[in-house]
Amino acid sequence: MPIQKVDKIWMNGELVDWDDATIHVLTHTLHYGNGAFEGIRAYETDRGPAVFRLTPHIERLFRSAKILYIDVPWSVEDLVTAVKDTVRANDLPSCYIRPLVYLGYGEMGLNPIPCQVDVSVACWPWGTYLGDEGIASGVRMMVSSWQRHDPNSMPPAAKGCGHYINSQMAKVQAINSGYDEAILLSPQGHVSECSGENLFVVRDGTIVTPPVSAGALEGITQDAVRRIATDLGFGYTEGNILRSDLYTADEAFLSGTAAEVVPVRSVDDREIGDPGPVTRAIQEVFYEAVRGKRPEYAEWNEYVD
Ligand code: PPE
Repeated sequence: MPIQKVDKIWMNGELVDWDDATIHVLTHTLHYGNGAFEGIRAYETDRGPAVFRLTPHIERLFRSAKILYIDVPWSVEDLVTAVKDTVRANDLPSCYIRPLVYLGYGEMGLNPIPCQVDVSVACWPWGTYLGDEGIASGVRMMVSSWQRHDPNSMPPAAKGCGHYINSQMAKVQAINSGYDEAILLSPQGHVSECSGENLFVVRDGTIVTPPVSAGALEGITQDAVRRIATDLGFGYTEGNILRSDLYTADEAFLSGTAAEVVPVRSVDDREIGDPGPVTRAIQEVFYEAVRGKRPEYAEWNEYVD
């Protein structure tokens, strides 16, 4: 989906014009992939744009950077403010927000430590990631032949730029094979997650999602699903899932910032069927919560003004 241009991008403390937010071709991260990013959404509410769980996203960005030996030259509060300033400057009722910590121009070679650390925050309007039809009726998934990376080679707890080569391999394979999205297994053979979403299966009213140790990112939407599911009285647990558990699930769904909460229609051509009652109930509360319509989750709405 083409990026829709807006007015301003925050770069190293300044709001610059969209067309001026450029970098040198010898930028370190462009060559070696070491950097960290976040994907965040701001939703339209009666009180103006509310950034969904902004502070936890920025905190995760700092954890990612720490894992990757990157020292971010700003505080969490600074970058929370930077995101709000960027959304406000672009006057968008809702948008996707992409903070990026990258190693800039000035050094070459594999040691990242001498590199200058640059930070940018961009936002733009971005519709549904897996399609409106996907949110309504579910997506068709395949288990990829590409494995999720091992925690001792590319730590999945870090949302590192280069980590996403793995996701891209799986995504392209899935699309070329006629599916909407890929599910990756860990090197130990457990279900890990999707190319850019956490995965859940429902069996007898209990929701199960793979742990970080199976290669899953600690999703912020996943954590919101945990709260909603628990509040609705569903069982919820983190645990290992086998490929066959996907085929025999009563329901399955994905969660992620870009994708939001999306039902799974089938896995490897085994029909799971129409979105079931657990998925529907969670979706409904989630979409009300992000739009500021659920006082019990008010702390999730971080307003821009
Ligand atoms: N797993 C992966 C691998 C992942 O990339 C994401 C977010 C998640 C789980 C869900 O995490 P959270 O957004 O905190 O609930 N993926 C981001 C990037 C997707 C992209 O295509 O780019 C996102 O959804 O913004």
